Amino acid sequence: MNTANTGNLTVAEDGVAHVRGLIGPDQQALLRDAIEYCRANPGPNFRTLSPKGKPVVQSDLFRWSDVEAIRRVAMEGPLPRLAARVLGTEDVILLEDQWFYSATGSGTPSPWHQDHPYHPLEPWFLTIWIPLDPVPGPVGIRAVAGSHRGDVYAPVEFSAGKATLDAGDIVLRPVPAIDDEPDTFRVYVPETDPGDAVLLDSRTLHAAGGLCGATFRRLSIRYARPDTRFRMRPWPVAAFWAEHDVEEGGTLSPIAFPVISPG
Ligand SMILES: O=C(O)CCC(=O)C(=O)O
Repeated sequence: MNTANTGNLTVAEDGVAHVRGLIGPDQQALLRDAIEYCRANPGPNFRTLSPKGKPVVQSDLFRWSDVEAIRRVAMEGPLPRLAARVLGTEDVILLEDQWFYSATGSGTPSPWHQDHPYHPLEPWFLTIWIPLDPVPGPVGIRAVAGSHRGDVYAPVEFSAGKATLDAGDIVLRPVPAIDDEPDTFRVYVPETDPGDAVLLDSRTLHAAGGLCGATFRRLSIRYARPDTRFRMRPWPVAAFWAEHDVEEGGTLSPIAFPVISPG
């Protein structure tokens, strides 16, 4: 594993970091196949995010439970090890896997957002984002360095179809128009190759996608600290939380959110 950090950014200081060559070509190929399998066999959290009739952008969650390649990358090898190092813990909780698929010609972006407000959890958690295809244009992940130290903004609905967020009043301020204020926001755009990883503090503002010149598959795995607790939010969170017993101060069920000891 070549885990050279590029750009000298760190999750602690900047809320975002780029690690080269975290997973090799064989595992990347297995994961591209896994995404195609999931598209053909969608799970309960599968969504088409793009508007009807447009080249598709799709996503699904929690496929570690039935797709071997996703289970292995999330639970074994360099990812949980790196997560434990960044979170500063011995064990980590596998919070969520989420893949994204953008078809050639699709133009639906993942808008600027933070991962934090979608989850009734504290403290912050870590997202490891891995491109599995060469990034087809200026559509890779980009992040506002240092934004993990700032405000938490309202969650943004990604889907043009079935919602990914629960209904309810959004009491937080909307995410600012980051692309319109280049002097205010320090936007970091890592130049990633397939198999690289971009690490994001859950409070870091980030975006991806846009007009894709070719198929673009990527995978995000989110890891939480073992001392993570539920914190009820006065705003809507990700729809899947309705399936879980969420109680103020409670802990995550290890059946649904396995604890991993990377060793
Ligand atoms: O790759 C994408 O389109 C979005 C990824 C992302 O925002 C995330 O996983 O939090």
